[in-house]
Amino acid sequence: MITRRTALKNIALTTGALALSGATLSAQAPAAAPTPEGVFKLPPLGYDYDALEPHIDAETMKIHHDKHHAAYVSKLNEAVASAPGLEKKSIEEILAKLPEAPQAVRTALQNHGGGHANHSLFWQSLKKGENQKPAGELVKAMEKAFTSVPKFTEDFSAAAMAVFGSGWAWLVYRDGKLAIEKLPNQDSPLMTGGVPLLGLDVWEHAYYLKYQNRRAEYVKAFQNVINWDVVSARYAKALKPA
Ligand code: MN3
Repeated sequence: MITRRTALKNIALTTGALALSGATLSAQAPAAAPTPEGVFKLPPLGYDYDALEPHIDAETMKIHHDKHHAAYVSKLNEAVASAPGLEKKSIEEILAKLPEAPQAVRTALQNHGGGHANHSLFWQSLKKGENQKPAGELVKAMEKAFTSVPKFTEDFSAAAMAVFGSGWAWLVYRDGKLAIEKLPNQDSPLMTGGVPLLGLDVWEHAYYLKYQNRRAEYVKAFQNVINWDVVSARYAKALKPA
C-alpha cells in the first residue's frame, strides 16, 4: 500500500523539491488530485485507474497520472509564465523549436514540456483489449522497416530494456519511414523532427510498484495494453500532415 506521504515523496523526487520536509508537503497537499494552474492542463486519463489491470496496476496509474504528470504540467506552466509568447504555442510547437526558446527556460521546457507531451501521448496509447493489432498502412510500413510485426515487438522491447536509467523507447515516423529510438529522460522525438507514434515509459515510476526491478515483465505486459487503433491512426495522420 502506498501512503500519501510516499506518493508525495515521489513528486518531490520528480520535481527535485527534495529540500521540502515531509511535514511541509503534507500540510500543503491538496486532498484531491492537483489541478495544475496555467496555460497547459493535465489531460484526463480517459479511463479508470484500474482499466489496465493486471498488466499495469491501478496504484501506479493513479500516481503516475495524478502526481508525476501533474508535476510536469505545473513545472511547464511555471516555465511558460516566465517567458512571454510561449503561452500562445502548442506543446508540439514548443518542443519542435526548443533552440528558439529563451535559454533561461529551455531546460525546463525540455524536461517538463517533454514530460507533458510524452505522458499525454502515453495515456492515449493504452487500452486493454483482446487481439489488439496494428492496422492499415502501419502494418505495411512495419513489415518494411522491421520485416514483421512480431520482429518489431522484439526490437522495440529490446530497445526498452536497453534504455539506461530513465527514458523511453519510441516508435517514430521520421524521414519518411518508421524507426525505433531510445531517448533519455523526457526527451521527445518531436525535438528532432520526428513524429512519435508509440512510446513506452521505462522510468522506474512507471512500473516499480508492481514489477520492482523486473523491467522485462513490465515491457512484456505493455504489449497487452497497446491501443493499436490510436497508434495506427497517428501513423495515417503523419503520412498526410495538414
Ligand atoms: Mn512517466
